[in-house]
Amino acid sequence: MTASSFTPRVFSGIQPSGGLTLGNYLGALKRFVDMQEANTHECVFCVVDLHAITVWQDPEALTRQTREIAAAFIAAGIDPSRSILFNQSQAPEHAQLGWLFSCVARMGWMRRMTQWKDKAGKNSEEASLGLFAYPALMAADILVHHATHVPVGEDQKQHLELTSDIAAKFNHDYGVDFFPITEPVIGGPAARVMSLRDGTKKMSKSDPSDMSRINLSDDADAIAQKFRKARTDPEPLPDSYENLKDRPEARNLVDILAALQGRTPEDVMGEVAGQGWGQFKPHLAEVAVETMGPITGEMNRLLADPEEIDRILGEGAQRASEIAAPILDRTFDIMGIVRRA
Ligand code: AQP
Repeated sequence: MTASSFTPRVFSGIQPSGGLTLGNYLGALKRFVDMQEANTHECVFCVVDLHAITVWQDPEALTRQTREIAAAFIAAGIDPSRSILFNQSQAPEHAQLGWLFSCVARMGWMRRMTQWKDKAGKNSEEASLGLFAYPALMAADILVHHATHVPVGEDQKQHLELTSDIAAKFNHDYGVDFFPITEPVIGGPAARVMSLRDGTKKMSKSDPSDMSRINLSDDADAIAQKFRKARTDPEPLPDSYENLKDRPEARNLVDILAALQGRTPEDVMGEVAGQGWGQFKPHLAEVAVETMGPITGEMNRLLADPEEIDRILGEGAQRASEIAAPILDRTFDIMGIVRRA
């Protein structure tokens, strides 16, 4: 079954595993807001706390980070009266469908997930079972809402392919056309924002080096300092974007500027060609501060009232369950699971 047979609905989530980075903002959050504003889809956004606990989370930090991510969604422009905003654990249908999908997904499929290999590393025997199984829960997050479109960064592409594989296997095994094959929405210059210390690694909130990323909570001085110290090669910027292809750190900074300004990197190059880093980096920092400063300010204002954030999340969870519960019920029926009369 194709996505077009279903109500157009967007689903995406962010883990409260730390504060948000510029990568999360440009690759995900900013695009969520664009999709809300396009008014073409129902939008469901989730703070995926059950994903965050696949690695150790200090309980107090998890509570704080969950509210911070919710506040960041709102500060960036997600309107909880137009979009649904909630935290995953408050809509139990996600975890329930997650279990059903871990009985559909195959071990071999999960072992191939590069994020599993990266995060578990050589220590896979010590990794949690949840870390291994989490892509099945992610498939459930999406499919329990019959979401047709999923905006994510490039790093989640493989998990979305797995989501389609799970939907297709379920539909095939039970002889139904019940779960949609969802469309990833990936692209633009910020699909993969790279670390400021290593242009071959993505910017990540759990990178041990704080200098590798811009945090949404960084002030203007910190942002300027991190860009000033960002690793680059000694050459000035070339005359075309094409000529940045073997210069990952330089290309990353141009991509970031383009994404912040909503322009193409080629267009940005027309303006900055020939510049040295002493000229380019302060300009980039200025644009980043201009864009992110108001969001950080609004996020801090919202965080002063945690009860209001909890109220918004609770209301969102109720609306999320209204969509998810009938889809889960129908899944149980299809599988022949007898439920309470
Ligand atoms: N560097 C990035 N560039 C573009 N998009 C990114 N995303 C993450 N990093 C980048 C996108 O942000 C959304 C939320 O990601 P997540 O928090 O659920 O988990 P993640 O992808 O694992 O992000 P992190 O920052 O790397 O978290 P940790 O360090 O906890 O693993 C997703 O759409 C993701 O693609």
